[in-house]
Amino acid sequence: MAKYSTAIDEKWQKKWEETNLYKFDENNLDKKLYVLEMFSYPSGAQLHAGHWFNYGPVDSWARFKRMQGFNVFQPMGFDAFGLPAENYAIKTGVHPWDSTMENIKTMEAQLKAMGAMFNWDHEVVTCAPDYYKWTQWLFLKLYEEGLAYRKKAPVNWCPSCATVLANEQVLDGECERCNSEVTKKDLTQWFFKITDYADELLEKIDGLDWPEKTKAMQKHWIGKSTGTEVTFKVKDNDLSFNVFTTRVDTLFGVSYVVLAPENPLVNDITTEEYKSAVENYKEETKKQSEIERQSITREKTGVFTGSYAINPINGREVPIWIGDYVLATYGTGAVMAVPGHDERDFSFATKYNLPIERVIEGGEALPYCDLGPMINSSEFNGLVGEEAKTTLTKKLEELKVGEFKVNYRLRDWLVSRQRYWGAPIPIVYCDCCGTVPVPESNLPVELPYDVEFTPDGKSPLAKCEDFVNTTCPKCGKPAKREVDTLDTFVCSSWYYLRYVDSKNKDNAFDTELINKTLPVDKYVGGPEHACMHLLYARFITKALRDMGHLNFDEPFTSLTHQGLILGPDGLKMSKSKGNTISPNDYILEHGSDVFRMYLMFGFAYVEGGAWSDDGIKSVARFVDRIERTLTLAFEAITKGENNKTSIDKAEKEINYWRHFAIKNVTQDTEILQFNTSIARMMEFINALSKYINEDVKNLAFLKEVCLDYIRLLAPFAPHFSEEQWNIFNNNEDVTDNSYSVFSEPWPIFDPKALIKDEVEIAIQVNGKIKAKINIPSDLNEDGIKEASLNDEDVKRATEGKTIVKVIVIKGRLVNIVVK
Ligand code: ANZ
Ligand code: ZN
Repeated sequence: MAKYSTAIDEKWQKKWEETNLYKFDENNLDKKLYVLEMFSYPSGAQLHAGHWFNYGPVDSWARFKRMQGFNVFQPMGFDAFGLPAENYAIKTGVHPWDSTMENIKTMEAQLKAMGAMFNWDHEVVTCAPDYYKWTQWLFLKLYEEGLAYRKKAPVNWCPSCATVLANEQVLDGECERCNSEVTKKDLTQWFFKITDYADELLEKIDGLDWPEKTKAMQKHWIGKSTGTEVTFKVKDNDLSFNVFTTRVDTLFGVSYVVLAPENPLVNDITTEEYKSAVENYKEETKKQSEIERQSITREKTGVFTGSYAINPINGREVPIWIGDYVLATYGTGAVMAVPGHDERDFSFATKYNLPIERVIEGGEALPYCDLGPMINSSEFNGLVGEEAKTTLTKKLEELKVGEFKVNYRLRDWLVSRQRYWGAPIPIVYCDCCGTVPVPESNLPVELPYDVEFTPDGKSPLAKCEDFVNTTCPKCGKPAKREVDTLDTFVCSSWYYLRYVDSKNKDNAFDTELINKTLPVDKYVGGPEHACMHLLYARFITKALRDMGHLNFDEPFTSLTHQGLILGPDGLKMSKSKGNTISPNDYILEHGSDVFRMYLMFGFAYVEGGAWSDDGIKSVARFVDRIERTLTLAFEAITKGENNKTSIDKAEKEINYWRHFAIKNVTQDTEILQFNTSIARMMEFINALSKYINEDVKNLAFLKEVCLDYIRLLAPFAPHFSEEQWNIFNNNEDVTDNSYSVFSEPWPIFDPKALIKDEVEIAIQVNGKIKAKINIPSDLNEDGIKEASLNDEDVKRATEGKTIVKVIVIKGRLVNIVVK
């Protein structure tokens, strides 16, 4: 028998492929199970241990579900557009298409060597024209619905990547990719109107089986805030403006108002005297990032405009200031300042000597920043909290100077990029017809190959005359193409839909098929996408649903984030630190199953941890031990020696461990708790090897137990188990897919086997073990005492002494104290 190695891996990978064992059955979708791992970006040309940690254990889970009778769909593909390939091209001169395709080839080979049951016939590559054709289609559909639009706005600009970024790609003021500080630029850009779905995106989060932390992050990002918009008139003027406040109950305490420096009203209301100070301040503001401006600890600054506003509730005149702590992009870009109750307003007022007043109730001033809001003033006096807010807002509505208002932090998704390596935006600009969408029949708008793509802040496609110059699809006159490309997050916002119907030439996907195959039942990937990919995909699903292309609300019912595999030094793996683990060498040495099983046994799946060479070696020894034990068993069975037919103590014992494993492996694997599942398999093999070493064996029973062992192990060590299964069943002549252990049902646990009818207990006299006896496992305490004292050895040990106490530790030990 060949010892387990990569040769066994290759043998079965070949056979699985030849027999199309893992084909997804599209005609039998009642028990479909869509298992999805976040597809990877083909950069660096190699899969690292982190990819394996995402894909290997999930594949094991999928195999487990398959054996439970599910029709599993587990596709794989590549998120192939994006900056790294383009930057690599700039550095080395290798075209992004060439390097990407090369990388994909290498990664495919590595993924295949892993032996996962990916449905390769459904593979998608987002940079291929037959994929991005439909990304462009998606853009057109959103455009038709008014969900894709173009506007001039101050947008995030990464000077080092030389492109704009979505808000979601700016982390603490830095570019998500290169960590450069992000600046603002006024540019005309394409946006997707994700804000139309803010409410539903928020509401439906609670119903998702997702990690709580991720749900909380998404909720916070959407940032729903319920309050009131109040209209202030500008004194001596027809102008007015709104402020957004969540504390309308403090309206009587407003002592000044602050506009964002970018608020367009600022120019109209600034008086001659203050013009230069205001202009200077506006220039200064441009240098500050939004993050800085929101910092709590930073000193609040501002300048007076020379104008006054009128508080609509009491007619009081208050000065209008500008200040950078007010953001132009939130609410109305204006706030009413209540320094008596708001900390920011308080420090601002202190600095500029503005009045600080507190709202009074019953003749007493509320303390500064009191959390229990209240109100004074004639008709509102005595109202507190929500009631005060509601009553006041209703009054403002009556007076037509205010209304209830819900605000979101979420902004529309900026999708255009000034880079080459992305899907072209299917739009044409015509002098006569304006902005014209490319007709669906003309898709894809192909990305030209020969392009000068050195980044200079302008879209590389602009320099490509053949691409830019086209004719207007409406009037046929010369026109120009849009030269920006789509954010790669657009490509990945719908890939899980395309997988199902990846070969469809007429449509992005078949609606009926999609509705039966989705949502994704289990999605696994890193947590870093909480407010990007995972939010965008939810939005796109909802938008397509509303257009009638889908009938489900959420793309990913259940989500798990795998932990991070760190270098042996406990630090994040990185090439520069030289602590990366490349799977290839380990696989060559131990086989892919050992590599996979080490990842599953060595770490809690959602936690991860530091790589250890000793760890993988110990798993290799475990596989060795299984192989030796199963080989011994197989030899005994084929020789037919020492056979017996009765079931006695030894059989009961091994049957216990068998069903103990079935029960726990089933429970733990279900919740992706692989490390404890494998621990049960270790206990089970110990029991099995002990049984084999006993001379008299029930060989029929032994075979049954071995087959269950192989079935249980199959998800975790697929190649090894397939080999063993075929050895035990002598499957050489099987012509259909019943040869495979993955065509077998998952073993069923028998609760009766777990009732141990006898247990062995030790009996001590004054702390020294004097005897071991077997007693019925359900014996009560008195019975145990009696049985112990009746034992011959115990009688001898206690002869002539006084028994002071008998202590029973159930199921294990009796201690007799004598004098
Ligand atoms: C008066 C007031 C009194 C406020 C008080 C708070 C406490 P959230 O919960 O985040 O929605 N605000 C409104 N628009 C703003 C902007 N563009 N930039 C900076 N701050 C802005 O916060 C809403 C509160 O943040 C609003 O309620 C407003 O200040 C401020 F004791 O109005 B409040
Ligand atoms: Zn035209």
